[in-house]
Amino acid sequence: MEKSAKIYIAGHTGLVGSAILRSLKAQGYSRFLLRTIDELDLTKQSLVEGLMQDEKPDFVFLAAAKVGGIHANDTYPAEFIYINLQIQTNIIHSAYKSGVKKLCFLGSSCIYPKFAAQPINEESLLDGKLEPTNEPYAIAKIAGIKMCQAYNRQYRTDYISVMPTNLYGLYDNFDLKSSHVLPALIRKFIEARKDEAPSVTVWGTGKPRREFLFVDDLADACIFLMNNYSGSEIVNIGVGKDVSILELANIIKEEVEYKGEIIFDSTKPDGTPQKLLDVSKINKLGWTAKTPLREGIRKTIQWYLENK
Ligand code: GFB
Repeated sequence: MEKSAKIYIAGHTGLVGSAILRSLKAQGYSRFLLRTIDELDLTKQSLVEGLMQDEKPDFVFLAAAKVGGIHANDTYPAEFIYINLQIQTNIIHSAYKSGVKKLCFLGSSCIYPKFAAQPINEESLLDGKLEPTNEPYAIAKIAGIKMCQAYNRQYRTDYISVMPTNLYGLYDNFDLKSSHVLPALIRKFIEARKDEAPSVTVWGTGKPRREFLFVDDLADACIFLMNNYSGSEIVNIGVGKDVSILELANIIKEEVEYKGEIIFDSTKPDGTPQKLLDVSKINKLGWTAKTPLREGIRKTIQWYLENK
């Protein structure tokens, strides 16, 4: 991507989109096409086509999506499949019609089969049943990957699909009902310390394992791949190691200096037992994650205390 290129970041106010914008600016890019959800409803095909025809961006990061944690996915399956299919279909097709040079589509590690062999290799996609709590979201995301591959094949486009592991960091969603586990536990432990609550409730059994990638590292990886990788094969992006939810809770408890108890709410789902990514492909391409989990958690706690 030339520094003078015009870059559209769809979803630039979200966790991933805001990190990509921060990283691009830090790397000297300065021409951006940005529209908030209030300025442009990405589920309306004619509005998206109009934007792309008028603005003609050179590159697109498709980071706009309806996302959420296990409880949100389990509660709003229709919204997750409808909104994500609409957004991605409109942007991918409009990118093709307006001659976008290259597009980066964001998949997710949660769209691999529930019981994929660990660590999960890119070949495992569609190799088994999906995790029921987020199957509608996963089907939508898989459709997005297949659409990029189909356009590459028929129209010779250069649309790459990346598969990030669980993400966290600045500008995350900290709403306790719709968020992912890491931001939820940061908020829960901070509020418990402030209120001198005797315990913090963690959902499920604490046994599932999750891999956590600091979102600024993901942003660097997406920009790295846009500049160094072309092809229809998906690329995993992760740190290559995971922790149990109990271990994560104890790390956050220590960093927040909370002294109370951790109790488990087994009425809440555990979801996929483990989804550790095999990151050898992106490592071989020349990229590795650099923010250790405890450092990323510290930065996120600091940001939360200053901004929430
Ligand atoms: O992060 P999370 O909501 O999503 O849950 P997934 C991860 C694990 O943390 C589950 C447990 O076993 C949860 O039961 N957990 C414990 C909690 N306490 C909490 C809490 O207070 N809040 C939340 N949210 N979880 C998502 C997919 O699965 O992965 C999405 O549903 C998305 O589609 C995301 O792709 C990356 O990692 O289980």
